[in-house]
Amino acid sequence: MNICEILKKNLPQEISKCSNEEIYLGLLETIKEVRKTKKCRDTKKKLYYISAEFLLGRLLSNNLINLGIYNDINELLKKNGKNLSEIEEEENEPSLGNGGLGRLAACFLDSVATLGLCGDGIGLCYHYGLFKQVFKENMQAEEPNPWIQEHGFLKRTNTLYKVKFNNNVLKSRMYDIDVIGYGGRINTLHLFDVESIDEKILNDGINYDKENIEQNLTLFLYPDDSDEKGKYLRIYQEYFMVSNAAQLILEECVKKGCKLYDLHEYAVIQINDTHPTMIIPELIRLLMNNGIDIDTAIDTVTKTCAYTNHTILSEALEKWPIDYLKDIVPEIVGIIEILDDRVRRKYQDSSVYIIDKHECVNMAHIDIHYGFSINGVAELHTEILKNSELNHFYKIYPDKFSNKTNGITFRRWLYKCNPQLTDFIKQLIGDEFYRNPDKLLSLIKYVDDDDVLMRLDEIKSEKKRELKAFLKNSHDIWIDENSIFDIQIKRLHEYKRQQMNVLYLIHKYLEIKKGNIPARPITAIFGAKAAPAYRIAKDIIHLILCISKLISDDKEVSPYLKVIMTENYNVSLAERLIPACDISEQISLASKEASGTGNMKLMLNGAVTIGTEDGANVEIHRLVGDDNIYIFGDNSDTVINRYKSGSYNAREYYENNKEIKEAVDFITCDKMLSYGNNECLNRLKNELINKDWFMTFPDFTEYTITKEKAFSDYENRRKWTQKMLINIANAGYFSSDRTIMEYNNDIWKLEQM
Ligand code: 26Q
Repeated sequence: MNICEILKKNLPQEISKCSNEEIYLGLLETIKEVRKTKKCRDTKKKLYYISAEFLLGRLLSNNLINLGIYNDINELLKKNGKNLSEIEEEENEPSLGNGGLGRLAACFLDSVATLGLCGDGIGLCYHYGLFKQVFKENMQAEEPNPWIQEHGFLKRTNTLYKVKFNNNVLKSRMYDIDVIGYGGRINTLHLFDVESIDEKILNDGINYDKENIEQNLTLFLYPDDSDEKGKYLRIYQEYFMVSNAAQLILEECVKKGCKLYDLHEYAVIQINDTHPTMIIPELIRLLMNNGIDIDTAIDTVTKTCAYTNHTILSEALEKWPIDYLKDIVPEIVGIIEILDDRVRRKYQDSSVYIIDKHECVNMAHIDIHYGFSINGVAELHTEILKNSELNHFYKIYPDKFSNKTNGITFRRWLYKCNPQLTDFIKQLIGDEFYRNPDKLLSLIKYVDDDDVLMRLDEIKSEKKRELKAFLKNSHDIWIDENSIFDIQIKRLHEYKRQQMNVLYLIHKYLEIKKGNIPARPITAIFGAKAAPAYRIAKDIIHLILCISKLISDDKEVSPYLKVIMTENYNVSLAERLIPACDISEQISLASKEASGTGNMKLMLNGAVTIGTEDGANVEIHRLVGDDNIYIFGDNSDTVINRYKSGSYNAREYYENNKEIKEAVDFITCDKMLSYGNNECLNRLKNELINKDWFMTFPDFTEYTITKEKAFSDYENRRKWTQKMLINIANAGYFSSDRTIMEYNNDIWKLEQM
């Protein structure tokens, strides 16, 4: 039977008469059937990628693409007057991640399967995932985001475990999602849930009884950990995840003949940031319970575990008070104390101890001493880890450190979200780039080909029109498709400096008021969620929403400048925004963004970056050259030294720079206050003047100059399209297939099937 017949068989009536829901259900069945025909054998050694987050996004189209049946199905549906992108809307997006780290885990699973490697993901089955963002009175409010559907890709299994805490034993159940590689193998994402979960304990919004662990453990992804109860719940979540993981891993390995002392020959565990760190003491504990002596247990586990660091922001590094751990998981604390004791006997340097002088357990230190590999996620980030943040460790274990520059899966971030561009590239250079993304480089030969440049420009315009139509229909927002789409999409965080972008927009607004009309209208688009307890981040969202309204009400300015904050930015929305972007904002304070991956997605879709020398921007810059990126601002050395010397004084900049003062003062002018909340706007303004911890003022002037340069360059359409082409051609390096090959060659050493 061909694929169209299989689909027809799975529909209750003729395609043209089916509802979108009926077709969605039919496609689910079809995928299940095709999947059954793909068998894959496990290799002796297997990767376990443990992560508290997997930001999968919708799976329907992704699975169709990777099974190689997308085009046939799409044609069939079109012929019958149906639209696949409308059918996709039937699937709730599994939002099991906050941002970059979670999305990276999802891209990695795709690449591991595509490359024919045997590797599963292990995480938690959060019922409400990340909160849904809604705007009320120009502020962010949070609502639960239930995503689990009666029919979907999540499968309940019969695998049950018990997880023992100090005061109770919880039953867990494993749920699985197929990870279908592109023409490759099928792996599994295992998500664990507590059997006693109770969705009904939710009060209004995302509030619930945080002490009722039995019933709330897997309700939400990272409930805010600003208070003590939140911290407790997070420790419960983390241990629940790793206890289940350890039981699953040992069970699978023993089935394959593992004797436990040789665990590292059967399993390699990649620890995604410190959130799953307790897997180390937990495995040591279990090995010892099975009769293995402590030295062997520690040695074996050390040879099995590898750790990825995603941040150098000190506030994001996990340090748990040992008393909390004693309350929740006392059996692990005994092991952690032994591990710490061994470190203390060996090294006199207290900065590498596991338990610090405040009686807190530094989770990263467990990973570094008792894992065999530590990696950063971009060259600059890894250098900063080696030379400053983790320098004392680097001196002890130079060979454990390596860099693995992040990547993105082209299946979702090119083929799925931009079929027009994909087809055009295929026309030009064939489809080899599907398997070998470096082949994109051969696009360079078209850099002076006017027909190619024109078509590239046309595709961008088409994607801009698609976005315009989507925003009109779903958000009731109007945008001008002939304006420049300048986009900043990422979690809201002060270090990412959305506030600097807003200050620029205020500045631009004031310029237009003075009569300096831009050559072409500008549409500035933001997408960002703020952590529920992160006050300043929420104030910045408030500022963006207020400015947006103020400008659209101003008839003098609105024809030339529009500011949009999209509600509930998520993977599905990213898939629509990214292909339509002209200018990609990557403006973090140098040294603070470990890598960034949105920068890569935007580049691949022909956006030109304006950015600082931070994270993977540095590598993008090197690949595309000075003429095809807009770099500005202080570099990481300058920033690190300025922090060290403590010499930064924001108020001096505010008082001495007229443009900064004007823009900052505008935040609380009468006009703004008529749109916004006095307390929020004043708090934000004062924060900037008195602190500006992420140093927006020193970079501000260069930022405005660089933006004006980019806008004026945009008017030379031919030259701009050449920049687009050069960005696309050089994006091959950022395929997560390349990243995963590097992980495998240097760290995992799995057999490729
Ligand atoms: C820590 C303690 C308590 C509660 C929560 C957390 C926590 C939660 C999420 C700490 C960090 C995160 C997420 C971090 C993250 O997404 N980092 C991003 O990782 C990307 C993939 O490597 C990089 O590209 C980004 O630069 C980095 O910011």
